[in-house]
Amino acid sequence: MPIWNPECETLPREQMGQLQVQRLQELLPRLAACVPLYRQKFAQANVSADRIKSLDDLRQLPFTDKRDLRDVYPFGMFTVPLEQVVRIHASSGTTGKPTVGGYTRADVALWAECMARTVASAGVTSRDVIHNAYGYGLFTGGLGFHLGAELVGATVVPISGGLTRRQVMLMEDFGATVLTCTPSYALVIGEEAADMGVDFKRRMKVRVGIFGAEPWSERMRLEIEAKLGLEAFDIYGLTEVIGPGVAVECEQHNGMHINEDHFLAEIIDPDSGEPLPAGEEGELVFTTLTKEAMPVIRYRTRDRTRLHPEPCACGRTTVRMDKVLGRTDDMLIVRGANIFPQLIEKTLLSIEDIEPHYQIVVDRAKDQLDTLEVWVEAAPHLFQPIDTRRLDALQNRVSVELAQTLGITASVKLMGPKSIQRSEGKAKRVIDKREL
Ligand code: DLL
Repeated sequence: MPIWNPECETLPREQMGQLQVQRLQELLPRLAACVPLYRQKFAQANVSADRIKSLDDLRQLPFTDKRDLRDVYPFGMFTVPLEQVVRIHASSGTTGKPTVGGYTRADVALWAECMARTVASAGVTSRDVIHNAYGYGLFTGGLGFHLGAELVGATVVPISGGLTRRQVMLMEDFGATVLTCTPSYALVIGEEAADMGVDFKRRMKVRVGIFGAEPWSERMRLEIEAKLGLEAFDIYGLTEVIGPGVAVECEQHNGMHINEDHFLAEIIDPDSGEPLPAGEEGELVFTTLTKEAMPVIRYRTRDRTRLHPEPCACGRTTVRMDKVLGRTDDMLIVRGANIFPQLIEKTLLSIEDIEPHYQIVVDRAKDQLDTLEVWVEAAPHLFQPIDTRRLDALQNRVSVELAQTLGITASVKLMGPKSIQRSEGKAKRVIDKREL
């Protein structure tokens, strides 16, 4: 598969390291001069560009986290006056104010370049028609993909999320060959097509899907590939760094290549903050090396993964990150047990007749122990007509398997088709009703 920017994406690792250090040295004085938050942080940590001589020195630099961004909301992280900012995006947090990203004209060009690399990595060319069902608006997904798709010369259909029936019709009419959306919305599109009597695999030309913006397991990949008849690629990114375009899988599907000449990645121990060696699991941290409007130093993503610098058969030399394994802050503590939502997904989807639609509900009645409920849809054929014997057996099996993996019991509710709410963007899997 052709590489969009071979010069950068196959740079020998030693040279990549040198380039990163050089870019970091250029960035630090600019940040200290333009952003009071960084001026203060650098002074406190007693660091300056001349002390950064190799990547090992990175550890001297202070971290940035979501709290810092909130403290200087909305534009306090910008290095340039607003007249040089041509675009604002934001991601809606679960509470309070959104997280803001700002882009100069050069940043938009950089983003387009990173997104062109991304779609090219999934084999997209000017001959493709991209049905882009990521949300357009403040969310970075829609417009991020739009930039990359146009740069490679593909035909982009800026459909955004929602009105799913219409999406199915237009995918067929316009001959979409690539589908881009969240993995949960991909399933919704497949389901809607089935309801309309459209045989997705036969009638659609879609051969590639680029799915991300939310966690999804390998099992979920298999479900989507089987239902939609396409090759699914995982893509990772976040608003604070640039949006999508930070990392994406290549045809080897053995991790997501990070655009390291622009985004320097580290893994740290989330408790001690100490950097961890390659291959170890921890919190992913990014330093943006070339962004103009809103560079970040050692930004703590809260996403847990591992990094792999070994060469990849695709020819790229850039470091690969594993699928996101979870977030440092999404672990639920239920009756004292640590519960990871993604482990629940993995367990559920390994069971036959369980559909990839689920929700986890945690609650606590006054003075009572926490309750953990897992609501999951069972295969439609078990309801037509209703087969209580098999449903009971299935419920029992799900309960036993969950208890084995989680170490505590969950009360399992098997639901009929379509009873779990569908999402057009990021799915909401966990409902925590406890007042903690
Ligand atoms: O979700 C950017 C994006 C758009 C990525 C389109 C991929 C495709 P935010 O809304 O700021 O940005 O959310 C970022 O979403 O810290 C992760 O927790 C999660 N996330 C993003 N991609 C993945 C992925 C966009 N492939 C947050 N797997 C990140 C798991 C992901 N989690």
